[in-house]
Amino acid sequence: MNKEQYRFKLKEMLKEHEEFLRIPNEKLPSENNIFHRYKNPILTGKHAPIHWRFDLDYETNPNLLERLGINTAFNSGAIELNGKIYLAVRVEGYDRKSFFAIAESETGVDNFRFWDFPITMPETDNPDANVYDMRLTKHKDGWIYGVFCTERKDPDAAPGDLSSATAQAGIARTKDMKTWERLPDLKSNSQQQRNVVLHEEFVDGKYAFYTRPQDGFIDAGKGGGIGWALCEDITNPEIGEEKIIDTRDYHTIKESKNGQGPAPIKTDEGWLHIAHGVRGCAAGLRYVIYMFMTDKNDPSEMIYSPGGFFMAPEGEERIGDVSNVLFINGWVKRDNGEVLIYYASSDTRMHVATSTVGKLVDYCKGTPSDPLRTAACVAQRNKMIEKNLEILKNLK
Ligand code: M1P
Repeated sequence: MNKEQYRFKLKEMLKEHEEFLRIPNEKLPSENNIFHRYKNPILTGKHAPIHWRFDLDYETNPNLLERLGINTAFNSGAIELNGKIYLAVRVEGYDRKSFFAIAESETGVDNFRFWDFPITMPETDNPDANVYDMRLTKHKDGWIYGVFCTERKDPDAAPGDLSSATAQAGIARTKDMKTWERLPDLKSNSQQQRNVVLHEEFVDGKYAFYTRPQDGFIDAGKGGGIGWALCEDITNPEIGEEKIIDTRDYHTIKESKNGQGPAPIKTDEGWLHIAHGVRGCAAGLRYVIYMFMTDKNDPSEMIYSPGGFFMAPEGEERIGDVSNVLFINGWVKRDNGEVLIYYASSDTRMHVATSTVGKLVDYCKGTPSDPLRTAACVAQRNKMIEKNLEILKNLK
């Protein structure tokens, strides 16, 4: 390529990318009257700016080759600021490392654009090997917190074991989403922590965390469940005993493990939670999204626990780098009661679904909990069928 051809090619690539970013999304009809899915993923690796991937200097890259590829864009924290939606996206390069980058959108359902630079996340004295799955919390103390997983090689791994890792909760805070102050990692009694989330309000004058105590990096072991613990000082974050709010249970969608999604939404009837549940099957682990509600005055007290999943992978959502996974760490409640549910599929791409606080509360209150036995499940369904058949008779 000569310089002229190079400039032409680059302009063409930028134009094509711009056209791709402008594709409008389409709300799909709801199949359950609870939420609407959207036709297109809202973010993928393809949404990454051209200037993140290619060296655009003719002198150093005369063939305009991709130098630093972007693999995926998934598991994103979410926040609304001045009417715009900002996602703190888990972006993964071809080198398997994740990093955080902000993507913003006016509509919240399409035209998401990454900012020019990814987030420069300061490290602690113990550098992170990998960081991911940030939950954003607009806390009553005035800061926006990002709590995320920091992963490091297990210092006790046997020689030759290059897979054992430790996961802990990294904490950073910001006022503008651009400059981040890194705080020390959360200290807890658990060997591993992932899916840690900061509650937005003080409880008894303290910070409150949702946790996921776990024995191993992958396996919950004797641990697991969504935990809850208070913390005196966020600049020296330490928690004691973790109360388990939501257990993992035999033969449920959260048999292997579960984890809090984003911080819960406050409603008149209690705190609305969304989470992921994991079970094993012949194909490996299956990740689905479920919901529950806790008491308005005590966010650690379960009040409604609808049985089964709220969302499970469908269609192309089923396939990706880690297939059969839906994961959530971001949602936004708008002033008009609309809820934008930001979920990721198969560790590959981001999607949005929309609902309302009213419908989600109704879903939690009205959906019966899992009775844990086939006979009891059939009895539960038969009760509804019996009533429905009477109603249907009168409809004729
Ligand atoms: O690969 C599926 C998910 O696995 C982990 O979730 P959990 O901690 O519940 O096992 C996380 O690494 C998450 O990022 C990933 O999507």
